[in-house]
Amino acid sequence: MKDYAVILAADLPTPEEVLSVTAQVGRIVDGVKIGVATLFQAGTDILKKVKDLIEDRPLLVDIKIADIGFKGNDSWQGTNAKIIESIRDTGATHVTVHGFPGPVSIAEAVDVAHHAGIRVLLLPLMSHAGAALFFSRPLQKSDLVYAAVKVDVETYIPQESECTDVTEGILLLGEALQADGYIGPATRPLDLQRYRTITRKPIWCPGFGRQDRQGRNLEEQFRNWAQIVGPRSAAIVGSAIFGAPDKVRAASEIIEIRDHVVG
Ligand code: 3DU
Repeated sequence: MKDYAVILAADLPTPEEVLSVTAQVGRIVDGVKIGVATLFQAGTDILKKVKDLIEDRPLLVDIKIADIGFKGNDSWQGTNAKIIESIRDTGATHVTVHGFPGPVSIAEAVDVAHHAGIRVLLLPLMSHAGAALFFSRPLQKSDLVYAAVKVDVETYIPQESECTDVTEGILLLGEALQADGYIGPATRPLDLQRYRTITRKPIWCPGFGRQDRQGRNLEEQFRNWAQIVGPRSAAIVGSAIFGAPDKVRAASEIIEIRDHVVG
């Protein structure tokens, strides 16, 4: 995985357009993200087609899994396991998983995904306006530790680590339960700084272009992002590429901006 990777969010209205735009820019960018709408329309078969186009680049399946974990007879039998099994051997390299359903749900997702050779990116917060409403609710470390003990999920949370809200709680659970990285909001630089006080793992950041609410241009956004998150990171960029009249040019310009700001 490339440092400071640029990942195309291929949120096009039809599977044909997803494949066409991926064919045009999938080897200019460093990876591609496919979302729920495309999977509903085309089924998981589209993942293999995308993977063929992007070769060894990462393919993020952004389905924001948020269902139950359930352990029976020593194996995971919750819905999270079934969802992840449905993308096994499709070319998916990463999948997004919500942290708010708690330790059993996260543990099942991570364990099953790792057995399928897929990495888990957990969502401690989101980039859109108003996303902090629930993620910023206060959460004490003692409640987090107690909840994990109660459901018999082994979680080591370092004594010195602090937890003030749901976002930090999800980060601490992700660290304890071997998540591979996180989704972090490029629209919220202060929160990205908080992420980096808790984790050194990769942070993949959506929110460039249209979601920015601080009046920054793309170059300023990329510079802020790179300074805070460092090389083990990715920028997830959708409409700024696929919404442009010349998509190849837009993708190339974004790569140039990235190269310029990371020197
Ligand atoms: O705003 P854009 O067009 O660059 O698209 C952003 C993509 O990232 C889109 O697919 C959206 O579903 C995803 N995403 C977020 O924007 C924010 C999150 O917190 C998580 C995923």
